[in-house]
Amino acid sequence: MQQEKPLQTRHQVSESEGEEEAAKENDKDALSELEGRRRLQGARGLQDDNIKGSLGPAIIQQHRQRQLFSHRRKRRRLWSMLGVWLLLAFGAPSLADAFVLEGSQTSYAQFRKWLPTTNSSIEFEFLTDQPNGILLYTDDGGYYDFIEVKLVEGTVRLRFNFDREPKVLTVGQNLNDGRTWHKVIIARNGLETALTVDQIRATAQLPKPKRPEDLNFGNITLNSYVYVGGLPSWYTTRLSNLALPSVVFEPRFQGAIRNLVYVDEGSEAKPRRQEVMAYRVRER
Ligand SMILES: [Ca+2]
Repeated sequence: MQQEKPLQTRHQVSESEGEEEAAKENDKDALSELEGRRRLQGARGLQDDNIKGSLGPAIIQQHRQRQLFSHRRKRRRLWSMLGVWLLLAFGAPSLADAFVLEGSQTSYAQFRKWLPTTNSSIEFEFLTDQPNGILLYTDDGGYYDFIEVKLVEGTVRLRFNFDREPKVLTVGQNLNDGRTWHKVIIARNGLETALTVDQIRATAQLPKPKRPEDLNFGNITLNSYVYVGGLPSWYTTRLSNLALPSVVFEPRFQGAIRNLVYVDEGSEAKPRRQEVMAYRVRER
């Protein structure tokens, strides 16, 4: 999978950089040991040369040098161990439980339909080094209601429509750092919709609807699946099936996604982690 390459390569690069650093440190250690031994041998030579002469000062010097090298070795080993520990603790991001999208014209992941009530949410985490790409999309099958989450110049932009009046919320910056997982939560609470990215929150209020049912998000029969990272390419020939047709022309997301969780009508108000239904990462 091409997509996995950049992330995994970076993963590997930083790991191998770490290993190189550690190897360099080990080399330095080995070098300093060799150097130390050579110097000690030199000192011993000096000692041998001076056996007949002033043996006392040479032995003291040798002892001091041994102490010095031993101290330096210990210090270097400590730094080297600290480096490895820091790399393990704060180094390359983990891709456990994540799936990777290559960002090609056909890559996407499909999840079960999300049927939000006016007290529901959808959340996920992403990791990328690309500033733009469609993160998530779902709609009512081509009528009015939709949710589009997009990364725009390193910022999360949510566009949504629950009652014929589209709204936009934007949160975050420089989210395409390629090293950190960023968490996106979209939560509905009555007339309020909130977008939270890494605990920074923005909200939008809907006007009171003419009919309470207008606040519904489509229905379970007609709604599209939830698409992450892009949409299936057959949508390009059936734009009328989309409430926001422009979504198929958006750049696809290149990066990793994990922990897609819904609270909706089907989850009885309990957050439920979703499994991928279909997943396409490359041209065929
Ligand atoms: Ca609606």
